[in-house]
Amino acid sequence: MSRLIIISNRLPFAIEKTEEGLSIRQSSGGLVSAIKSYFERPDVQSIYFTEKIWVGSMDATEEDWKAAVAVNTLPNNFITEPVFPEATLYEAYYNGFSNSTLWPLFHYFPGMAEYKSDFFDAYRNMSQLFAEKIAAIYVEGDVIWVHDYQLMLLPQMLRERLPDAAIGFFLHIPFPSYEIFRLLPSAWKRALLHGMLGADLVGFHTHDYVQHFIQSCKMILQVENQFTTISYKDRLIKTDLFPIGIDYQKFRDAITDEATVGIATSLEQKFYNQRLIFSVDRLDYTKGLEYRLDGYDLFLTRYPEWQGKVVFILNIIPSRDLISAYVKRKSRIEEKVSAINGKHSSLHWQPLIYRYKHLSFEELCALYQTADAALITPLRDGMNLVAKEYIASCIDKGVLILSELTGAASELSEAVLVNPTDVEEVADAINTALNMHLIEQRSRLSDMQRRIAEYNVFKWTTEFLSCLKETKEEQEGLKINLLKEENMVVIVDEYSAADKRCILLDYDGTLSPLQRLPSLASPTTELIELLQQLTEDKKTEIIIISGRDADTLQHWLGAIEVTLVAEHGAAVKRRGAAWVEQATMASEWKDKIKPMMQLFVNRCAGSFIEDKRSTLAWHYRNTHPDLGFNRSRELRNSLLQLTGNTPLQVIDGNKVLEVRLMGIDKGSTAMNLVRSMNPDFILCLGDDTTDEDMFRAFIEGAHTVKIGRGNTAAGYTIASQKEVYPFLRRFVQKVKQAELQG
Ligand code: GDG
Repeated sequence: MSRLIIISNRLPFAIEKTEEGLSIRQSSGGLVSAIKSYFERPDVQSIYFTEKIWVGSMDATEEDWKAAVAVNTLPNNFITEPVFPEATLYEAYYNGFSNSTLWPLFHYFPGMAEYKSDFFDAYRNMSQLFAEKIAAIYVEGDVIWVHDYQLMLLPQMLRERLPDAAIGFFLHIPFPSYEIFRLLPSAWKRALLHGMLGADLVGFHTHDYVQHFIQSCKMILQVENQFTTISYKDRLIKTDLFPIGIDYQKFRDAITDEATVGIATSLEQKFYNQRLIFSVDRLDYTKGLEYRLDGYDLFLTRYPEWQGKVVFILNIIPSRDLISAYVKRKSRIEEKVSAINGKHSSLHWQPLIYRYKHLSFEELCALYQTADAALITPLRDGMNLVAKEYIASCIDKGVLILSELTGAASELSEAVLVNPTDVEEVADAINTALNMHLIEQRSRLSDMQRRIAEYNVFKWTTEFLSCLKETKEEQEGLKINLLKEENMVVIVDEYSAADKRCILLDYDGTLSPLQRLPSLASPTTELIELLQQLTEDKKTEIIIISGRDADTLQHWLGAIEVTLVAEHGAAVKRRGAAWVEQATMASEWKDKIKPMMQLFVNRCAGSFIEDKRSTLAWHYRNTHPDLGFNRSRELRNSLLQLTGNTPLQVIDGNKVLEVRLMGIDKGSTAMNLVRSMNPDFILCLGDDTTDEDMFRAFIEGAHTVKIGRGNTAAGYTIASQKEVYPFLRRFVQKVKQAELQG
């Protein structure tokens, strides 16, 4: 039984001072309607919470809040916990860093972003206020869900105070590509990513945003990832897409709602014999309102047959009128509206109706239901719920013209998709929409409606919260499990009792400490002796499984009675037998890949190529750490492109990128060898990402040990390579002891 704490910048209501006193007004917006819908429907909540708490800032003093609460009723399906920031702090945090830095940058308007350190300081201080508030109300077991770009630092601040809490973070706006994100000053971008990675689950609307986020984390924080799981500071963090949905049924119910039907009927009568186009947006440069108006203007010019037969209702919602860029934009839009009406209207017809005010829910739904087309063309939009609401509201007609640069476009492929800056395309799309046959309109609508009805807001919330719960469980399972004395005793005893034992050992980083140059890692006398002692007992087979080439392994270890695996499995030398090649990379592939790697050798001092029989490796251990890492990401991208649709794979190792044939990895090679031996004791030691394949293959029935920190599929971890020899010596000693006793 736990409680859910939702945190958003604002609470879902504001206080209004009227002549009658203080009243509480509900506010709207995508996030607010999503969470409110979820709270209102306990029947759809598959994860049960004993209480729901909403924490958000309040644009009023604490005294006014208390006075307002005393005379007004708050919703009873959640507890409200307001944060009361000082006005100047809030201003620099909200209008400053949130809306003058992050908002423009994340919506690909870098030219409009302001980089002021006092804005960032306020942003951090405001997050501290939130963190203190939450820490004060948190009780063990609570689930915390932080929302949106205003609070990107908060998850980490909470993590410091509440190390074990379940914390989710959802970004409602786009996460931009790395090239845009990197424009932020270094300390800020690190802080923002570090902040988000304080969460256990980081959610976005689309696959692209997830990929951009992972890419930025890798480039800036140099974290490792496996698919959508990120390893950061010994924690495992999930990131995934959760496209936000709408309360579909609410819009379907509005179709028969009396007040809505009344408004819809009067609209139909007023615009009898005319086609209606509708759009509703906040006043924001990201909404592409000027291009949209240009598109409509061109449509009226290019398709004069529609003169007198079409009306565009453009509804703009007042927003952020304290930021000067917004005020200027409003006047530019109003000038364009007048120009279009001046140019195209007749004495009996006005092609454009412009409103700058809020609509009631009934008015909004009536417009959705009546409009023959919705023209939704933002230049960027995290999702855009209006597009989904319009589709949900259509009864037997309606065409959605949608910008391909919205998150919604990746789900609503049956819309008429346009590039919002392409005025001609927008003009033609309006014509296409108005000429679209009703049968086609209905077919497209029903496909989209099915999808929106299915992945609705309840699904969105439930899937996010379930994934957070699963991530927490997975973290528990993966908690770094240090190999303790008592575990060693058990393993050594099992070894001693077994009749057929197999020990798989990685070479670099496991049997030999990592060296600046691969050639410096030749085995010491101490290692050779240890391996010889282990192999003296014929019940034990040692397999040295390495990424090294066969010649090097043969030269270094060929004289010992061990099985050698070169290049992760491309060549194998069974104990006492000759080398057998499993696969060779055709040389024409190397001819293509090597020049690309050479380019990066030239561009990254200290890096070099290792040309093995079936593998090409680019090492960057000896380079400047930042440069080497950055170059490795660039090379990786280039190699992935080059090897697409070929039987080659690109492997990210420990300070090395390797290209080799698909299907050859330590996991499958180790499994094949072990299967042919059928041992009753298996021990497997490794340090590298390529060893994880082995650990995963052996998850059942083997003792797997990772050397070094970091998330791993291995059962145990030992802190450093220095502990490997003493551990292996215990097996030798145990056998000797047993011989002496028996
Ligand atoms: C962020 C992201 C993402 C609008 N005008 C009126 C009105 N609305 C309602 C709509 C819709 C919501 O507000 C606006 O939807 P958005 O999708 O634009 O949401 P935002 O909160 O502005 O934006 C966005 C969203 O978060 C959700 O994650 O989609 O990309 O920027 O529900 O119906 N409602 C009423 N009158 C209006 O005049 N009643």
